[in-house]
Amino acid sequence: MKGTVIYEVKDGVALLTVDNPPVNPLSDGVRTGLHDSLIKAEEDDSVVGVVLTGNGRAFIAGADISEFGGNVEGVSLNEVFQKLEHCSKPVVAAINGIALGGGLETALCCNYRIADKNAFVGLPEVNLGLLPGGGGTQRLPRLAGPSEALKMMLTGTHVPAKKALDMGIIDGISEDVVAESIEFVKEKANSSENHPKVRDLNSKMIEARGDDKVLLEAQAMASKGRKGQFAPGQIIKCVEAAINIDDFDEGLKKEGEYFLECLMHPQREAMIHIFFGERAASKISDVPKDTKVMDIKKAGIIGSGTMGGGIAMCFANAGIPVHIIDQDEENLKRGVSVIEKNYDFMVNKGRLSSEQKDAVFGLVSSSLDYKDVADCDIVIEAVYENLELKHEIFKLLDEHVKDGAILASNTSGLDIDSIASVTKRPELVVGTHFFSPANIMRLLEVVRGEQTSDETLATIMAVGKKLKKAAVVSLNAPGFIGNRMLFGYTAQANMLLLEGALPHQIDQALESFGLNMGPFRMMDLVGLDLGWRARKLGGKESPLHAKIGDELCEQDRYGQKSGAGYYNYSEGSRAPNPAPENEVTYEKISTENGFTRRDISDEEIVDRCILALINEGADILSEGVAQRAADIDVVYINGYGFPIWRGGPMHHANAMGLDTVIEKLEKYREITGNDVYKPSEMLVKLAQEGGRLGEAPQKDDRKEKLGFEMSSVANNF
Ligand code: 3H9
Repeated sequence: MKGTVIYEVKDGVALLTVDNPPVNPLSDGVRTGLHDSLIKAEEDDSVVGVVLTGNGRAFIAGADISEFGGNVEGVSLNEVFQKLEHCSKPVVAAINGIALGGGLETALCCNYRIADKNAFVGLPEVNLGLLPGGGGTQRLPRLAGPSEALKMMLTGTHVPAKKALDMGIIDGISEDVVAESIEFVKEKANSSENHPKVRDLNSKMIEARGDDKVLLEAQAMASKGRKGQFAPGQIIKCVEAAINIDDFDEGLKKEGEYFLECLMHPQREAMIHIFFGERAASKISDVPKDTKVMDIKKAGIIGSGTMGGGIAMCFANAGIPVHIIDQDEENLKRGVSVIEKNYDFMVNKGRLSSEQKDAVFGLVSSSLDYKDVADCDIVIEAVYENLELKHEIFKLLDEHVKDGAILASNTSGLDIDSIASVTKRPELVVGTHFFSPANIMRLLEVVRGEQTSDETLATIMAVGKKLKKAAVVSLNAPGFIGNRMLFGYTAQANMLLLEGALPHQIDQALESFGLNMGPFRMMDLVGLDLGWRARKLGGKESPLHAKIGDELCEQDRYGQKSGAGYYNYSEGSRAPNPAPENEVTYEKISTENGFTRRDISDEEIVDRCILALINEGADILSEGVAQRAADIDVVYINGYGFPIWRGGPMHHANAMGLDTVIEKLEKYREITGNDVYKPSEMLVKLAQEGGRLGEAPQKDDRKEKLGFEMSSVANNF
């Protein structure tokens, strides 16, 4: 059994300490331990009350997520909660650290709750495609009121102790939570016969009855922030039951039914796959766990543009002083003022106090002189994509920055080995590809060069965690993981346009599938002119898939920046309006290239774009560019707007069944004659073996990795 509960009697009080490192989830050993300890405490006449706490940094991080979808052994959570709520002696939850999901639900079954001043509470089950199924949907609204409880459950926010006290979720805050809880329960045991139970508090439920406003607001919140997700609607139904059903146990029964529906829903498996996927991504299979991690006390950034500024904010937000260098005083001033404006915006929105802004913005310094980053432990170059320029910068950095410091490049596609080759410290050179806006987007692609040392990699992964990023390692190969897949996907979207579909139809079909933004809206946002200019400069002919986009550029339609691209944009607005005037161009280019435009179904649009992603992803995996399929999913969800509830493109392929994936690939290969749909060898092999996309093959079994020189992908970035 996993985990245990330590039972001690202190001063006539039974102290139950949950011990299941590192964050004390309610695994089978913990549930059994709690159940048996409560019986022991009840049977011991010398015990007057019970204090329940957690060992280490957490109180209880919730149910054991790894148990969902499998056979659960031992005492059930609901049996534990019954025992706790009906204990014959008063019980205090001494919330020593984070109390999430089933952890907070445990505390809500206790008579009293006292928290350490640094503790947090929350019901984040929605992030796993679940609802709080241990009574949380029935008890939290009784304490915090249905509106606040719904906000907490639909966002999954972690609420700090002070706010939890104001909301009525806890009864007190303490600096020495276990000792004070022991004193408190002794006093309560002596002074009162009746100890409060959350289940009996009905006033806030009765107050909310007959008024739909709270539920309607919750529905609006869910459809805005959790589009396509199943669990939010279930949570709302549970709270509706809490409000309208007098009998608490009937409400609990309803919660149980709705929980089961979530548990059986494919979104639950997909979202839990991502929970564990994000944690697995930080582990690098051939880098030993105990590899030394360097202490990063100060960071430097080269370039004060959008990316440089965003990356600087990430460090400042994590409390790490950061110095920005630019070669141009005007640019630097503008860049730093953009950072300040971003912080001011947060102050205006109430997300930051003025004091917090001063403290965090105070960590940002800037100058024009490379000497000022000499003492940094890491310097990240974030200038535009030009290999010669990056060579120059890395030579300068190597010369100025102290020995032993990491030199990183924010390149989205250039060869890290080539960049490292101009320095005397290639083992300390690494790619850190942030996504725009860097202070908001969670993805960090860490590009491992041929000579990047284990220590450098381990340090970057630790920095990623500190900056609250989802960090994923990629080998140094064209487009790394994300942009290489994106290329195949947008190329297919463009081919669909050439064959007869229209941008808004393609966007709508993919947005209905769950993507945040369709490919044509995205291309308009990024700018159609980037590839076009690069091709013009290199004297290259437009590839078939880029012919329409390049023709639009010839008409000065560059996307949002020029007010027109695939769509039209009104002054100052980012909302896309259809552009019927483009249809002549589509018709002309299609005909010139031998296509007779045809009606294309939404199903074909989604299939072809998503299959292109899956097939490229399988190649990326078979080359070992990504360590595991889940890494690719983490990249696509956190950097490219793939819906988390589908678990990422690789999980989606596994869920479809690899046989079906291959069948569809063959079908579209035949329809289009396009080799993009030639099934990846890895998919074929796995389908034959009845396997799933999982780990990358061992080094010797890998398909040869794409080289920067020969790659068609590289030419298109
Ligand atoms: C629930 O409670 C349902 C109930 O309502 C109803 C049931 C009927 N289980 O994130 P970290 C592991 S649903 C199992 O790196 P941090 C994690 O995988 C649950 N394992 O640390 C990792 O393992 P490894 C609701 C868990 O300090 C290690 O612990 N609760 C669980 O950055 C360290 O994790 C949640 O959704 C778990 N519940 O963050 C909370 N939690 O080292 C989920 C963690 O092998 N957890 N692990 O990779 C979290 O949000 C964060 O882990 C936490 C700590 C904030 C607690």
